[in-house]
Amino acid sequence: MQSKLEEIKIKALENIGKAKSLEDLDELRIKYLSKKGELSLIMQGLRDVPLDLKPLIGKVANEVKGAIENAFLLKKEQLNDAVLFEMLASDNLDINLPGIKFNHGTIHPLNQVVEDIEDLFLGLGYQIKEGPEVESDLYNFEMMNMDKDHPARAMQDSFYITNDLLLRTHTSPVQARSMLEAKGKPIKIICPGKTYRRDSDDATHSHQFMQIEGLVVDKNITFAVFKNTLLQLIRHLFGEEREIRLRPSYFPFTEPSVEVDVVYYNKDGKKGYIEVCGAGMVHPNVLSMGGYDPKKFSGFAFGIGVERIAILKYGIENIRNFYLNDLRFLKQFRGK
Ligand code: FA5
Repeated sequence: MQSKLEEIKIKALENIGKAKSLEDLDELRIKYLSKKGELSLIMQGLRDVPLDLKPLIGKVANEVKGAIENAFLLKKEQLNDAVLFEMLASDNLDINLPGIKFNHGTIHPLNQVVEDIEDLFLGLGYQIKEGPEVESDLYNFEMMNMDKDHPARAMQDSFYITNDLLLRTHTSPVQARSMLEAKGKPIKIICPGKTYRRDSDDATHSHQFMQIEGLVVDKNITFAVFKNTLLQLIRHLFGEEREIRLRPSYFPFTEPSVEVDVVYYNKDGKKGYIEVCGAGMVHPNVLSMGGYDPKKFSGFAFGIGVERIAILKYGIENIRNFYLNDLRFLKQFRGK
C-alpha cells in the first residue's frame, strides 16, 4: 500500500507539473483529491491494514496528500500569474503616454435657462411649441390686436424683409398660430425661441434676444390662476426669498396686463429692478380672432425674457456676453 501511495504521488506531481491551464488543473484535482479521487479510494483500504502498520501507512498517506495539495496550490498560482501576464501583454497599455484630451462642450447659459423653464412647465402639464422666426405681419401684429396703424407697433420695431414679412419681434405670434391649430380646444403651451427688434443695444437690451411665450386657454381661467403660475415660475427661478414686483402695464393683446420685475443689487450695493416678463389675461379680440368665444373661454399669456433671467441668475453685467462666444465666459457655465 505504501508503494501504491508513492506511485500516486509521483504520477500526480508529474501530471500537475505538466498542466497547461486552470481547467487541466481542476480535472487533476478531481482525479486525485476529490472524495471519489484516487487518494481517497486508497485511504479507504486503510481499514484492512494490520494494526501495527496503520500508523506508518497513515503517516505516509498524509504526507502524500499534503505534497499533492501543495503542488496543486503552487501550480494554480503559476497559472493565474500566466493568465494575468498574458492579459497585460495583450492590452499593451503604456501608462507613460500622455492621455488624449477631449474637449467637452458646455450648454450655453441661455439654453440652460430655457431647459430649466421647460422642465418646470412640462411638469405642470404644458406642451412645448415652436414658431417661425421669419413671421408675417398678420401673426406678429394683426392677430395680436395691433392693426396696421396701431400706435403700440412703435414699441416693437422690427427688421423687415418685405412689407408683410419681418423677423418676429416677440414669441407672441405663436399664440395666434396655436389657437388656430387647436380649433377651439383648450390650450396649455410654452414656446421658446429667438426674437428680433430694432432696439439700441445696451447692458440689458439686444437687437436679437430670446423669449419664452406661455399661453393657457380654457373655460374658467381666472386672474388668480394666472398670478399663481407667474409666482410659481419666479419662485422656481429665484427662490422664495427674492423680492419681485408685479407692475400694471399695457399690451394690446392682454387685458389687464402686468410686467414682472425682479430685484437686483449692483456692484455698489445699490438696489434696482430688472423687468423679466410681460404678461396678462388674453384680450377678448385675440381670443375671437383665434376662433374662441370670449364669453365662454378665457386665458392668460406671458413672454419671458431669457437673457434677463440669465443676467439675474448668474450676475452677468452685460447682455453682450451671451453673444460674444468667448470661451472664457462660456466655460464658467459647465454643469450649472
Ligand atoms: C413682449 O414682448 C410681449 N410679447 C410679452 C407678453 C406676452 C405680454 C404675452 C403679454 C402676454 P416686452 O416687450 O415687454 O413684451 O418683452 C418681454 C420681455 O422680453 C421683457 O420683459 C424683457 O425681459 C425681454 N426683452 C424685451 N426687449 C428686449 C431686448 N431688446 N433685449 C433683451 N430682452 C428684451
